[in-house]
Amino acid sequence: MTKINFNTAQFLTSAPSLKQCPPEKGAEVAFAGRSNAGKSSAINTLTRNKKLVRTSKTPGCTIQINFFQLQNSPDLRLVDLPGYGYAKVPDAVKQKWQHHLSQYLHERQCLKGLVLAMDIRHPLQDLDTMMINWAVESEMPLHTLLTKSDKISRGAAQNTLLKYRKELADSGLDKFVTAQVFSSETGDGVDELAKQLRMWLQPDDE
Ligand SMILES: Nc1nc2c(ncn2[C@@H]2O[C@H](COP(=O)(O)OP(=O)(O)OP(=O)(O)O)[C@@H](O)[C@H]2O)c(=O)[nH]1
Ligand SMILES: [Mg+2]
Repeated sequence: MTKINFNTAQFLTSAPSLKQCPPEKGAEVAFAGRSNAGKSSAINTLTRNKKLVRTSKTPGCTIQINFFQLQNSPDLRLVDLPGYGYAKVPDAVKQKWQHHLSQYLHERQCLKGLVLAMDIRHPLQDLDTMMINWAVESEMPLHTLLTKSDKISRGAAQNTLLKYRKELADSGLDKFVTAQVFSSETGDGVDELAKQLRMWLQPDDE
């Protein structure tokens, strides 16, 4: 198989719930995290296509499960998930999203790994911890992006990364969870992310 080129990403489809997702074929990786953490921006940076996914200052921008195919193949996919934890959404809507998100995470067989985006200035909010614990319990590989690293100094970003890794190690989660610093603004960490995604999507090539 040729090495995945993320520039080839193209919009495939949007799904409001698991039922409408593309067929369970091939492999996909999904971007999860709090609303406004920078999931959609990370996908745009990775694919070097600023117009691929809509991003916004207003939290709650992504409201459906969005699928992007790679290498002109619907069997290789990136998935942009709606963010969690946005306070201003009515409870009924929130519960519906959470239900769809949880169903997707629990039942989707072709999901090979989860990228968890967390703003480097305030990582590990309640729902992030829940997501990490869920991934470990489900044996779902999880790679953490400490996003918006351009907002703090390089030294502070490295400190946060080391502290986060230590917290994982202290909780015995470091075997299942990896982490890196990332910025969609500067492209910091984009190669590292691409490498991780290739390991999940093309395991035979490694
Ligand atoms: N400075 C800086 N801003 C960023 C970065 N990544 C995202 N942002 C900004 O943060 C805001 C939210 O980004 P999105 O990518 O839309 O966030 P999201 O996680 O997809 O949010 P939802 O779709 O609401 O779940 C936007 O205004 C982005 O421009 C980054 O690396 N650096
Ligand atoms: Mg989004």
